[in-house]
Amino acid sequence: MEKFEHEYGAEQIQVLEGLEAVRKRPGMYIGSVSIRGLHHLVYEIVDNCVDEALAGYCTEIDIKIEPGNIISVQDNGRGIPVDIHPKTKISAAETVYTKLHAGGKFGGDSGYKVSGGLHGVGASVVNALSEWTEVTIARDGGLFEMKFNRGKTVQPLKRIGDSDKTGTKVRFLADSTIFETLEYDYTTLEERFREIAFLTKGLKINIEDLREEPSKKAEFHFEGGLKSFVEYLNKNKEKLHKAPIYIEKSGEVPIEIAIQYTTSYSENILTFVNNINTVEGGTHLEGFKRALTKTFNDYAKSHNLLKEKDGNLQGEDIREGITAVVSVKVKEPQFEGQTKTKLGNSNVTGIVSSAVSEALANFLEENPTVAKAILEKCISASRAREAARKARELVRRKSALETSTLPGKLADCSSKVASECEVYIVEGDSAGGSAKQGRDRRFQAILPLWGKMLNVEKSRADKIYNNDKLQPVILAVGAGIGADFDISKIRYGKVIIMADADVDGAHIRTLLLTFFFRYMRPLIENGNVYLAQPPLYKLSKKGKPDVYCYTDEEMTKHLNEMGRDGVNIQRYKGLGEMNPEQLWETTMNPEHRILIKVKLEDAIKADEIFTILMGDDITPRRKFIEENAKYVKNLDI
Ligand code: 28G
Repeated sequence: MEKFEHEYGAEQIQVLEGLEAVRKRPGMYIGSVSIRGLHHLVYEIVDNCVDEALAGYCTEIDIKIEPGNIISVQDNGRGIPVDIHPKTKISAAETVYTKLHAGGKFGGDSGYKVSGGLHGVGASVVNALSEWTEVTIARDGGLFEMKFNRGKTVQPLKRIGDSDKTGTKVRFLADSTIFETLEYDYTTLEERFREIAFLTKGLKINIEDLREEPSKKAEFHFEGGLKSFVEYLNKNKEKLHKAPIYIEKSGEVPIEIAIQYTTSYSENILTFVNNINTVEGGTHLEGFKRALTKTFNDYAKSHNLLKEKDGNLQGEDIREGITAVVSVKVKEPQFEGQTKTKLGNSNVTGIVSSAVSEALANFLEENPTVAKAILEKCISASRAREAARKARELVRRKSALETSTLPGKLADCSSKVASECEVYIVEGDSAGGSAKQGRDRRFQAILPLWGKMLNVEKSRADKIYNNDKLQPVILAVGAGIGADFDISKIRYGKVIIMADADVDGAHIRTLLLTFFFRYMRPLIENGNVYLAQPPLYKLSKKGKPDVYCYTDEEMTKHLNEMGRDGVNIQRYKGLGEMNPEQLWETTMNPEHRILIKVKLEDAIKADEIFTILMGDDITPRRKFIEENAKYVKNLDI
């Protein structure tokens, strides 16, 4: 049955159609034709170099973004084989670049590529979606070259000279009739290549952006592999022990893991399958967590570190302050979940769990000081969790006694259809008053906040439940907090932070965002959090309608248009300076307002920013603010 499907399934028909299928439905092969899909092209080619590195033959990769958005990738591997295939009568190299069956989503037997051995996968897709591609191969004493236009061979592989080296070089220009943009984002590429370098111990990756002078460049080479990755993630955090715990095991499912605890209260575990970031976790993460919980509890018990009254340590206690990277290689990965980034292979749980249990137990026996430091933190996390539970109970009981569970200060809207409702979290009493008067009460609710906001980065959960500034926010959103957070219960489709455009406003905004990030992350991931954008200026002139400007550039533009003379410029310092009508017109009316949707696509970056901005360590904060001075001034975060 299985075989039958493979030979005659719809997938195979597409394969027979050749690269035309890729051009017809590019999204099926690279996800989308947005900038994401564009970057995907580069990743597909670089992945082939990484495969050659994993095979043990390539030590260095050079990636260049040339002027005109031409991508050039070079490796020092064996070079793609150049011999003529007896059946197709074309070279192996040309086959790799023109035949879809060499890989792609519908090829092979895995449904998707597996790094480590499946060379050439994706190259034909890149070729199909490029205006032109040229491949140069050094191998067998010769230098060979082939060229393509939109996937069609315009120059079959031919020998153009001699070479005593080996390797492959690919240059391509993505097809502007397919992609929305050809403008690569250097930072995105740089970050992905740093990640690949961490994940591939010893491999040197160089990237250079030649589109502007002077060029931007970076070189990544980590002999420490995931150890270096964890050190990088923790660079601004206070560590509980010096060297990361490192676990490496070969076998059916090769495993590499590094762990380092910090004094923070958050949990930061990144997981990868075949170098792909499995954002939604899966069986490898389950196995890892299971082993952590079991091994630390076993150790605590056998070394009498747990008091009777403490009971067992829960998984979340043991993960407080942990930074870990888990990387596994799986031959036929099954990816599940909304974004297909959740590993489904059930055998992986047990394999990871037993490998980690064994290695970690050994590590703890050999490093009793580290073991003790970590366990002390776990035990105090466990006590704090118990305190938080009691505090939560109290909140629940209190709200059960009151007629409504909504905070007193909340001016709710009349609609109860969450998707059309919005809550404005407003800083300050007077602005809160204006917002209440100015709003459209059918769908807009106002929650005023005042006083000093708690910094959640420096507090444990029990303090957060009990905090009188955050409790109203938790109750208004109505979906719980932390592990209990249930996005299906949110009472508003939009949670809008409205604060002044000054330093204090920026601070409140950052504190609230940190809170949402740490305790209601799905709210951010789901795109429910927004920042209101009040105007910076009002321009008025006799006989003309007032003009509100949201940036300095806009102000200059309108000022010129209005002919400068007789124009009165009012600079708004705070929301409180606007009357209810003005606040409605400029900042709350869906027809005119500007809302910034908060997106934290890159959790690594967000974690880093929050640690820097909210943590104890002053030096990186000062450095960050200096480096981002302009950005911070205008956008705050
Ligand atoms: C620079 C940009 C992208 C690559 C290789 C090396 C080999 C290879 C690539 O083989 C065909 C199919 C299965 C063996 C393998 C060379 C074995 C021996 C290779 C790249 C042949 C693909 N010698 N380097 N493909 N396989 N670099 N860089 O694409 O049977 S692709």
